[in-house]
Formats: sequence, structure tokens, C-alpha cells
Amino acid sequence: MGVTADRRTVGHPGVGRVLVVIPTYNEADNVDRIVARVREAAPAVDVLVADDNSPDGTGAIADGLAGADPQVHVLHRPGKEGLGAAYLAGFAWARQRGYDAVVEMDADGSHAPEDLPALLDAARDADMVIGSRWTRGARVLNWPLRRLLLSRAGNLYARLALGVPVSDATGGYRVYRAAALDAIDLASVRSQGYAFQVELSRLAHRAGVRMVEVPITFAEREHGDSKMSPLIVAEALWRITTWGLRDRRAAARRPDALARWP
Ligand SMILES: Nc1nc2c(ncn2[C@@H]2O[C@H](COP(=O)(O)OP(=O)(O)OP(=O)(O)O)[C@@H](O)[C@H]2O)c(=O)[nH]1
Ligand SMILES: [Mg+2]
Repeated sequence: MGVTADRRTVGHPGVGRVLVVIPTYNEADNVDRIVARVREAAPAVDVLVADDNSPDGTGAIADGLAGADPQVHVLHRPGKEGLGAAYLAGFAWARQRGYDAVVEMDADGSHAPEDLPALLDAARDADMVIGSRWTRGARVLNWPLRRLLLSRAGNLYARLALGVPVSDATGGYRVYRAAALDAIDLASVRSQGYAFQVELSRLAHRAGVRMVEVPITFAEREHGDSKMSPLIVAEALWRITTWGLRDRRAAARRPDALARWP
């Protein structure tokens, strides 16, 4: 039995079998680079590219990678349904195949695969790990001021409105162990864009999932186009506000409300 086979059986020590889910929409310039970097940085973990039938042929490139490497897989989805739907499909794929942990990672290189071993190490003592841009030791490279401000303001608002005790509730570089996915009611999730990350943070916090944050080095995408849009920001704003109001109304109805909030 070779080294690769041994590592595949072992997965990540203390965590188990790990699947990195990479959602893609028009990432033809990025998908091969990111998959190669993951395989290099964490050879014992498997990769699933969840492609929404990208018109630029990302899915076919991913098929080529999967054909050459048994640890790379592709989930072809019929059309663009948003990041949230692609992740939910990826989580279900992982759970059906008995993976012990699922990683969320963007395809555009913003989430460095080289940080993955540190995230997985942290998952030994937590059920959910958030790779944070806003915790001590983190770095954000080449982001324009307006994106920095948007992220800081979004996180501040999410923390105040929802009481989720994390510095980067909108971040999309995460590890969920099976226990965390089981604790969250994934069938109730409706968010598509950044709101998806905030929604899962909120649901995990409410379910008592053990969360930790690990500092990451986040870099602006170098190739391909952003899918960020005013619509995605508006969705996050609207949903966070709705959840915040709902949580406050529910808290006010409970006799021990003050002790629990936030
Ligand atoms: N499958 C799928 N993936 C998507 C969809 N929208 C975005 N993605 C992927 O989700 C990840 C994050 O999207 P980005 O466009 O990088 O969003 P962002 O990081 O906010 O924007 P940038 O600043 O441009 O990086 C990337 O891997 C995208 O390809 C979608 O509708 N379906
Ligand atoms: Mg990006």
C-alpha cells in the first residue's frame, strides 16, 4: 500500500475523512490551480467541485481533473442557483458518502489551501472552524477599501443583530464536522450569497455548536470575474435584519430573556 492510499484511509488525524467542497461558476481560469493547491497542501483530503453548469466550461475542466485523480470529484448542477444551494448539495453529497468533515472554500484563490492544515487541526477540538479575516494574526491582501469596509460593516451588523460570537460571520472558508451539520437544520436554509455564511453561523450558534476561529491570509481574486453584486449585499442585509428582529421578538417572549441575550 503506498503513502497516498495510507493517507486517504486516515484522512486528517483526529478529524477523519475530509471533503473540500469548491463551488464554481465561471472559474475556468482558477479551477485547476485551486484543486492542485488543495491536493498539494492537504494530500489526505478529497475535493468536490460543485459546478452550476458554468458557460465557460469550468465543469469540463473539473471532469478532466477528476479523471486524472481519484480524490477529485465533480458535482454537475443544472444551472446557476447561488453559492448556498451549491454548498447544500455538496454537504449532502459528503454526508451520503460518510465523510466526517466538510470544508467550504472559494475557487478564486482568496482562501489559501496552505491554511487548510491549520483549520483542520483546530477542528480536532471544535465542530465548526471559521477561517477569519478579522482575528489577530489574519491578513487581507489587495482588497480595495470599499470591500474592507463592506466586510467590517457587515460583520459588525451581523454580530449586533444576531449575537453570533465570531469576528467573521460572512467568511466562506470553514470546516464543519458531521456533528455540526447534524445539529443545523439545513433544510430550512434559504440564503444564496454571503447571507448563507451568516445564516449557518447563526443556526450553528443557536444549536450550541462548538465554534472556533483561526486567522487566515485572504487574498483578492487574481483571475476571473466576481459574482458579488448589490443583490447579494441586499439579500444579506435584509435577511440579517429579519432574523435579528425575529430573535428579539422570541427572546422578549421568554421569561429569562435578559439572561440569554445576546
Ligand atoms: N456553484 C456556484 N458557485 C458560485 C455561484 N456564485 C458564486 N460561486 C462561487 O462561489 C465562490 C465565491 O464567489 P466570488 O465571486 O469569489 O465571490 P466573492 O469572493 O464575494 O467575490 P470576489 O471579490 O470577486 O472574489 C467562487 O468559487 C464562485 O465561483 C453560484 O451561483 N453557483
Ligand atoms: Mg472571491
